[in-house]
Parts: sequence; C-alpha cells; structure tokens
Amino acid sequence: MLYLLALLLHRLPLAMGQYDICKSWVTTDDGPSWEFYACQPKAMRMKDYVTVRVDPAGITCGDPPERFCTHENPYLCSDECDASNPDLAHPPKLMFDSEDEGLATYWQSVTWRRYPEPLLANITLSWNKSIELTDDIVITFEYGRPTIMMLEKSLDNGRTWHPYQYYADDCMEAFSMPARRVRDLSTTSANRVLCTEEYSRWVGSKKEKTVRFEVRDRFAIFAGPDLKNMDNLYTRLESAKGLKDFFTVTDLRMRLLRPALGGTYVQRENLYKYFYAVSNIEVTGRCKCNLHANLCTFKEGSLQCECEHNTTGQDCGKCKKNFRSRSWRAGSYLPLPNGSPNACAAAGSAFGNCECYGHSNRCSYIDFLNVVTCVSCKHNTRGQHCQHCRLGFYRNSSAELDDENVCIECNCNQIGSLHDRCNETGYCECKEGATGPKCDDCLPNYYWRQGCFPNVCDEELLLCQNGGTCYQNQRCICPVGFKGVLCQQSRCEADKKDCDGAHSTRAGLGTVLLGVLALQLRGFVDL
Ligand SMILES: *[C@@H]1O[C@H](CO)[C@@H](O)[C@H](O)[C@H]1NC(C)=O
Ligand SMILES: *[C@@H]1O[C@H](CO)[C@@H](O)[C@H](O)[C@H]1NC(C)=O
Ligand SMILES: *[C@@H]1O[C@H](CO)[C@@H](O)[C@H](O)[C@H]1NC(C)=O
Ligand SMILES: *[C@@H]1O[C@H](CO)[C@@H](O)[C@H](O)[C@H]1NC(C)=O
Ligand SMILES: *[C@@H]1O[C@H](CO)[C@@H](O)[C@H](O)[C@H]1NC(C)=O
Ligand SMILES: [Ca+2]
Repeated sequence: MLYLLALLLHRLPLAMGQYDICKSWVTTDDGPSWEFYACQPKAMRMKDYVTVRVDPAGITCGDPPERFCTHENPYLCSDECDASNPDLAHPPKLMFDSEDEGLATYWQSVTWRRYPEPLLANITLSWNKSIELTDDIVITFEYGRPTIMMLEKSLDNGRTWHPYQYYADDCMEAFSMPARRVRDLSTTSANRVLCTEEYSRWVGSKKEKTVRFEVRDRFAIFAGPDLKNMDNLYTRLESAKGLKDFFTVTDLRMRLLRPALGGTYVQRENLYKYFYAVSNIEVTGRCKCNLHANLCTFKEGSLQCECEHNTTGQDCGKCKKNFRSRSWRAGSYLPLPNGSPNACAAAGSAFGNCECYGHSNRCSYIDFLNVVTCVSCKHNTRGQHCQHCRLGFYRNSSAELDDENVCIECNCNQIGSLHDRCNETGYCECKEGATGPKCDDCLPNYYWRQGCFPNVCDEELLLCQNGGTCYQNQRCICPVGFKGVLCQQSRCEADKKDCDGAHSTRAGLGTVLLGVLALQLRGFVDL
C-alpha cells in the first residue's frame, strides 16, 4: 500500500505525459524505497542532430556556376546558382537551417542538362543512433516535387537499407505497384511499405510543396483520430511483431529519381527548368532507449541515452557491469499506465543467489541434489551458473564471465583433428601428421590432401631418381623407361620380356630411344 503523499508525488509527474519518469521515491508499509517505471525521452526535432550526405559528387549546383529557370517562368532563365558566392549558393545544410519568415533557403541540384540520362540524387541523413519516429517526416520542395522518388531507411547505421515508401505520379508505371493511401491501411497492415501518388502530381510549384511519410496516420490506425487513445497504440507497439521496428531508424535516404516536369512531357530544348530543390526536412522522433531512459543528450557529436535501471550503452541495450544476474530486457509499455522497467539486477540479488552471469534468466531447483541451477544457458555456456563453455567452445580470456562473447568456438579442422573439442587456449587435438592450433596444417615431411599424409618424395631425403620429378610431395613423375615410387626401377629390369623377347625388340628399342630423347630434353644427358 502506498501512502497518499507518495502516491501524489509520483502520480503528478506521470500526469504530464506517459512514460516520462524512470523512478520515484515512494513510501510503502515497509518504509521508503525507489519504485521504477518504463520511461522514454521526449520527442525532439531530429534535424538538429543529423549529418547529411548528398550523392553523387557534383550533384549540388553552382560548381561551375549555372543558370536555371522555373516552371512558372520557363523562358526567363536568369536565376543563377554559384557555389562560390554565399548569396547564390545552395549547399545541403540549407535543408536543415531555421528560416527567416518568408525566405526559403534550399539545397539545389544541377539541372537536367544530360537528359535523357536520369537525373538522380540521394540525400542521406544519419544520426548514428536509433531513433523512434513520433510524427510525420515532412520534406519541402521548392519549384515542384519530384515525379518519382523513394524513401529508404536503415536500422544499422547504413550497412543495410530497406524501402520505406515509394512516391510517383504513376505508381504502376514507375514501380509496378498499385497506388495506395496510408489512410486506407488497417491494423494488420499498419507497417506495410506502399506506393503513394498523393505527393507527386503537378499542382503548380507554389501550391503543394511537401512530401510526407505519414507516421501520424499510421499511429491513428490504433490510437484513433487526434491520437486520443495512445494506450491502445502502446499496447499494440508491445504486442504486434515488427511494429516498433517499423518506426525505428538510424538513417534515412531520399532517392530522387525524376524531377518535377511541370506538365506531361520533358521539353528537351529547355532543360534548365528541371532540377531538385529541397528547403527543409523535418524529422520528429525520440531516441530509442529501450524504455530505460527519459533523457537523451548530444555528446561528442552523437545522441546518447542517459540510461537508468542499471542499464548502459548508447540505446541502454545492455546491463551495467555487475548487474547481469539475469539477461537484459527492454522495458515494456505494459501493464498500463506505468509499464514495466525490467531493470537489470545486481549479481547475486535475484533467484535466491543463483548467479547465471546474464546467460540465463531462469533457474530451477533440483530436488535430489538440493541445488538451484541455471536453465538453458545461452551464449554457448553451460553449468550450474552458466560458468563453463559448452563442448566445442573455449573460454575467451579477454572477456568477463558475464560477457556475451565469453565462449569462443574451437573451430577445429574437421579432417585434421581427432574431435571438435579444444583446450583452454583453443588448441585442438590433431591426427597424426597434422599440426597448428586448429589442425589445418601439416608437420614437416607431410603433405595436405584431405588430411596429412607422409611425403612420398621431396627435395632432400626422398629424392626421385633417374631424372624423375617430385609432384607436390605426392608422387614421382618418372621419365619413360623408369618406374617405381622413386623411379628407381628400370622398366627393362622389371619386365624382362620388353628387352629380351625377339618379337618385341623394335618396340623395346623405340622405348629406349624415346627415353633418351626425353632425358635429352630435360638436359640430363649431354650428347
Ligand atoms: C542511391 O542509393 C542507392 C542505395 O540505397 C544506390 O543503389 C544508388 O546507386 C545511389 N544513387 C546515387 C545517385 O548515388
Ligand atoms: C557513433 O556513436 C558511437 C557511440 O556513441 C561513437 O563511439 C562513435 O564514434 C560514433 N560514430 C560517429 C561516426 O560519429
Ligand atoms: C541500480 O543499482 C543501484 C546500486 O548501484 C541501486 O541502488 C538501484 O536501486 C538499482 N536500480 C534498479 C532499477 O535496480
Ligand atoms: C573476446 O571477448 C572480447 C570482449 O568482449 C571481444 O571483444 C572479443 O571479440 C572476443 N573474442 C572472440 C574471438 O570472440
Ligand atoms: C593447449 O595446447 C597447446 C598445444 O598442445 C599447448 O601449447 C598449450 O599450453 C595448451 N594450453 C593449456 C592451457 O593446456
Ligand atoms: Ca532551409
């Protein structure tokens, strides 16, 4: 039971917004103590923390200076872009500045002077931090919106990319996709990637300037219009597979594929009016802190969660050292309204002192042994406390016992080793002739061929004789007239018939002559 005062104290901040506080000091029948809640940072204007990259090189206008015109004034091509003149330059940073009223500042591309080669540009935004979108992404285009573009996202700092939304004035023609609207999605399709025609048609360049990625409309599928029922959204984010990740990004990329045409056709004689110009990119979201932080700060050029609940890492994605008695878990929005902190626990504090070094979160009591033991040890560990490595793995000497990398696979060569186990330093047990930590090498005087075999011949003791040559230590290639493992045997000696038999004299002579010839060619016989 909570005392009324404590109740007020910790209910008050909660009323300000959901999941705003991570803990509060409460007084219970057992005395005062901390109570912990799932918590998340406030939404922010993410463009203030972004780094931008525009591709390909040379796509930004003004180097060399060039003229352009607009769809409104197609024959008055007196506007100029000049990168060396601050008043006439249009660098990428102008997509993220705050603008004086009425005066748009924008990044601008070169014109479509290479038509019909496509005019392509990528604008890549990187945060080096996972971010959860909380509102629409709004991209503002001056002089008309692209007739074809694509939005892509990455969840791993740009290593892999996934389509996020397709935009075209004709989705079928551009992407072979039917046109759909986010408003028409349902609870089961809320994270569908679709193609929309709403933001690409020509309506005059001054009227509709924005291209949106509709986050609110997707939220509204669960939270209702005006997002009144956020509880329902949070419940769904927790339970629907992939839904949370759908709104999470580390990077965004706008792939501009065809500029505004101002009509149906491209006027080849006036290509100065086709280009891209972006004045603003608004991204609203919050740092992803796995519900373990309510603050996110910009430090050393990167956003960083201020982790609570004894978690750590950029996203509070792991337990702090000495707080790994059970596996790390993200906090949960459920149960409403305060959620579950799923805090990390100090070593030895949970499960009646059964320490599992964070490799298991389940313990079981074995009756007849009267011990508590960890169940289903992960990360290739085993043992009562998950303190040993599984067979076929060895202890990583530079990792603590509670490190995920504590066990390293032995990786013994299957052919060269006796079995797949290794000793504490990772050495495997080798079959005869094999050597090396993993038994994938051969001892001297052995050669590798699906295992190690003793050399048949070499350049020292096991020399091929009579002009034979040693092939990869496996066999002697003998000159005609000789045979045997080391070519030590003359064919005549071995097969008397060849030399003595009258009927075979000519053949025998021929063989001898050929043999001499072969030796001559090898430079062995000096005639
Ligand atoms: C834009 O990025 C995509 C990958 O997301 C890449 O395939 C394409 O070549 C890039 N285009 C330009 C013009 O750099
Ligand atoms: C990205 O963030 C991590 C963690 O804060 C930091 O160590 C790293 O230097 C950052 N990388 C870049 C390119 O800013
Ligand atoms: C985290 O550890 C500290 C001790 O360092 C403890 O006082 C605190 O209650 C712990 N927090 C949680 C959420 O378990
Ligand atoms: C050993 O553990 C350290 C610390 O976690 C880790 O950086 C390293 O990659 C591990 N070594 C192997 C071979 O997994
Ligand atoms: C593991 O085996 C190698 C090779 O036999 C040996 O040099 C090493 O000392 C052994 N390590 C341990 C800890 O026994
Ligand atoms: Ca601007």
